[in-house]
Amino acid sequence: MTNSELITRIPQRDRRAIARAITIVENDMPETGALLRELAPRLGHAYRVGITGPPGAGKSTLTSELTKLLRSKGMTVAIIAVDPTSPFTGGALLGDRIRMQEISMDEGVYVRSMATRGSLGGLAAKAKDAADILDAAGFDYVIFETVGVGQSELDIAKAADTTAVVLVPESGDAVQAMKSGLMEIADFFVVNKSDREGADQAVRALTTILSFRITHKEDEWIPPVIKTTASKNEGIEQLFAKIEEHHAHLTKTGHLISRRLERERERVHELVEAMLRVDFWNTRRRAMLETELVQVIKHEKTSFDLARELVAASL
Ligand SMILES: Nc1nc2c(ncn2[C@@H]2O[C@H](COP(=O)(O)OP(=O)(O)O)[C@@H](O)[C@H]2O)c(=O)[nH]1
Ligand SMILES: [Mg+2]
Repeated sequence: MTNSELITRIPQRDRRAIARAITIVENDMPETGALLRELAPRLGHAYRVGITGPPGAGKSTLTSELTKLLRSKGMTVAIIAVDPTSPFTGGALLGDRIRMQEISMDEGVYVRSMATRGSLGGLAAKAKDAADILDAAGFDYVIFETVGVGQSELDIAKAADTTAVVLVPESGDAVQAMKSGLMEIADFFVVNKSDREGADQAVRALTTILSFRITHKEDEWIPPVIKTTASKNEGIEQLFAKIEEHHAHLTKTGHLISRRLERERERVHELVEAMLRVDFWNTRRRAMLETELVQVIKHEKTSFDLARELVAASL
């Protein structure tokens, strides 16, 4: 498919075109820049939601139940799964796979997993670009399912407008969330598996921890804590209600724009760094480095000064 075919077909929600376009951005293929440029005028419709939390918390179950709810309200949904343990990417129980197949048969649902390919560098950025493609395709919601374990996974939260952190009742999860940085990225918390013991205690623990963080700034959003039992489809309406409340809050306060500005600011920074890195180490600079290194070894020049010279050199 040529770029112009892609650009015609993506807004028609052509699955093959969408899949191809995401592969292009995922692999940094040369068409990426032109593709995103052509799609840019179509962006801005989709609301982007992050569902993150430890493995096994019920993120995939929640995501598929939320998707069904959104579909019942007539909305279209795209899911990007960045999760090595996800049903979307395999390694799941049979029941989960059947459930996902069920929703992905639906014309109004698109499911895509993104590989971590060993290094996670740039994955957050790529997830954002993939979401842009799905936004251009006209989906009402783009949901990112990510395992919140490392910094790079946490970064993916920045690609979302609203991030829900999913935990389970077992004691210690709240403390774990605090340690792992999940607390900072949560717009609200979901205590899933609340059919198990300790759900109310977990809600109280989280609420207490959160109360210490309140700064009483004007327009402050205090992350709510809700309970769900995804496997029994309980609490999903409330999950959707919280997404909508947070969306309304962001819109009212202007924070939606500042969040999106921040997202693009980071993306531009990242791209500039990548471009500089590629352009900087040309043959002549590499040669200059090799020549001058001898002086560094002889202590006639510091590596600091050599770096400065390389940057200053117009090669
Ligand atoms: N008891 C109970 N089990 C659940 C609930 N939600 C999900 N599960 C189960 O927990 C397991 C992990 O769920 P999954 O959605 O794959 O978790 P993920 O790794 O966070 O995506 C699956 O066997 C689910 O069926 C729940 O609310 N209660
Ligand atoms: Mg999962």
